Amino acid sequence: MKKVAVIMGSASDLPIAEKAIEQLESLDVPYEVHVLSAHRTPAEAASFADNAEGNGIAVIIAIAGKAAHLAGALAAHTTVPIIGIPAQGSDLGGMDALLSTVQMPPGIPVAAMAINGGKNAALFAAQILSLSDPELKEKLKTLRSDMTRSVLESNRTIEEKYNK
Ligand code: RP5
Repeated sequence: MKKVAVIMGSASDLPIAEKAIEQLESLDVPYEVHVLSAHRTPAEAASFADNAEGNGIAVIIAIAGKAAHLAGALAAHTTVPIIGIPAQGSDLGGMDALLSTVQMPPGIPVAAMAINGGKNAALFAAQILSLSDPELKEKLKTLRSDMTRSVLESNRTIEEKYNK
């Protein structure tokens, strides 16, 4: 199976990356992890994206906070789909990163997740990979039905407690 790359703009973004990694591992999706910054290591970030496809990477998850240009800067160098995660860690609570990630100019798309949305980024990456991987698709469907069962169980418990 092709890999997912999880890229964070700073080591301080690691807690968000770990949410994505945990989810990828639970689905047995192969991944690699790097710290690359659009601003502090622009040449290395560009080179990573230039070579991503040739290195067997099918989806890139890019996590960045503040003036979050990482996802867009990577997207400028590859047609490998980029999933951007805006990181919360700023005085503006992540709204800065959210808008920087989501407001890409026409022609260079980035799929923007919620602020700190590591889990959904991994699931979305897995959904992309599952287009050509029936086994992964089955795992994702099982995850959905497990989720449904769990919510219905909570509903039963709460209904029994309050609806007398
Ligand atoms: C962004 O600036 C990083 O992605 C991080 O979220 C934020 C702060 O970086 P550090 O100052 O913690 O390295 O580029």
